[in-house]
Amino acid sequence: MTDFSTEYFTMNEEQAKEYAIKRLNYFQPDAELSCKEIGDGNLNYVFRIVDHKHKDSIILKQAGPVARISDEFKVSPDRNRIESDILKIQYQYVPEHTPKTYQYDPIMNCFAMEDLSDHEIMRNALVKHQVFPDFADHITTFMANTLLLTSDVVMNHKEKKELVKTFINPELCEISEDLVYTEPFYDCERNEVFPATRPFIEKEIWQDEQLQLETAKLKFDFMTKAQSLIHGDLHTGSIFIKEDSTKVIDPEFAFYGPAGYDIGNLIANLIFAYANGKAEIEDEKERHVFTNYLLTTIKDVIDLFKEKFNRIWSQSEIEQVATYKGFQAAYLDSILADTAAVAGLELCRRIIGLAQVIDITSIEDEAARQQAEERCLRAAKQFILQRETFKDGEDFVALVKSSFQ
Ligand code: SR1
Ligand code: MG
Repeated sequence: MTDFSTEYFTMNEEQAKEYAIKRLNYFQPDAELSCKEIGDGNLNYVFRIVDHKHKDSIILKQAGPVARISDEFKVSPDRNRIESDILKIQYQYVPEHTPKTYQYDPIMNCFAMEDLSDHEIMRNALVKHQVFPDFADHITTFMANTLLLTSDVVMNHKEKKELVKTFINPELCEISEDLVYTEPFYDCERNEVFPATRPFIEKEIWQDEQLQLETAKLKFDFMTKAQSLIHGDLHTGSIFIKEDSTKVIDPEFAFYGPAGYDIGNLIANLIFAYANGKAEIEDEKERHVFTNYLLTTIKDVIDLFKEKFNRIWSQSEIEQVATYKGFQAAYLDSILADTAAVAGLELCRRIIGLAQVIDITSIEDEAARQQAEERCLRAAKQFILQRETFKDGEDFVALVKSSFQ
């Protein structure tokens, strides 16, 4: 028996239930609780605790000392503080797309948050080929607000620098520096290359010196461009969705980085869903509906982001020099170039590196998977090498279409 107040340890289901009774000021005294560990991510433990008597539930998220995906990654459980703090900031800006958090515990490195079990992880829904027509509208509200309102364009610079300090996140940044920017671009032992795709990767990725040079420049941007308080891992596995609601979860990779990192990450993962639809949907009409939905969503994500970004800019009090003629357009252009580059990097890392995505790995037919992977990698190269040329949604869609022909 423990009162959870002295020493950190990773909890099992029984202990998480006991924690809820003793430490969470949430359930009523006569609650009848059950608890299940439901985490399916790479890093943390997620407990769903249900009060059957009063039909209520809550999520308790605890950070362990190593990543679930591999104990090679030793990651401080303090990331739980970062996640709980940034969820509060995001909730302030976009409550409609952020889960509500309740209690953070710096000893047990866990926090409680709203149970979103009536939603589904978006990646799982997309591999079942479900569509969400309001998603682009929802996610661009989230991104435009969180990315612009935390930047030097709008924030008091000293307050912004305080946030930069609070969200220094060296261990999780190192994971992205390694897994996104470094390992996919050489024959690293930790990569998980699908054998049929290996010849393509060797020739088109590992032997392309221009591509390597560009990824080096981009890695240094990631490490030095403290532009916005980014989510840092905004893929479709970090989004809970249902028909009329979108909630962004899992921001433990948050830090001050390039705004385009979040947008590009999302675009790449929509392309994985597109690749899955192309490979897996046999009925031509159904395939057309699903893949067209994704192309429209990719276009809308870019165009609505631009529209909302410009609207927030025009309604905010702006840093003096940022009002100079041409600055706003140049600033947005650079976010779009970063978006394209990160879309390319994310496409490469999920196919070549560790931590792959079911959109691709669930394609059982070997030739179909190889084709899907090579198409994604072909698009990825252009996104990285030609990143300055992507100006609107149609530019992104045109590259996806031509790469999948
Ligand atoms: C060791 S963690 C592997 C990956 O899972 C997370 O979702 C991030 O994308 C990270 O790169
Ligand atoms: Mg995650």
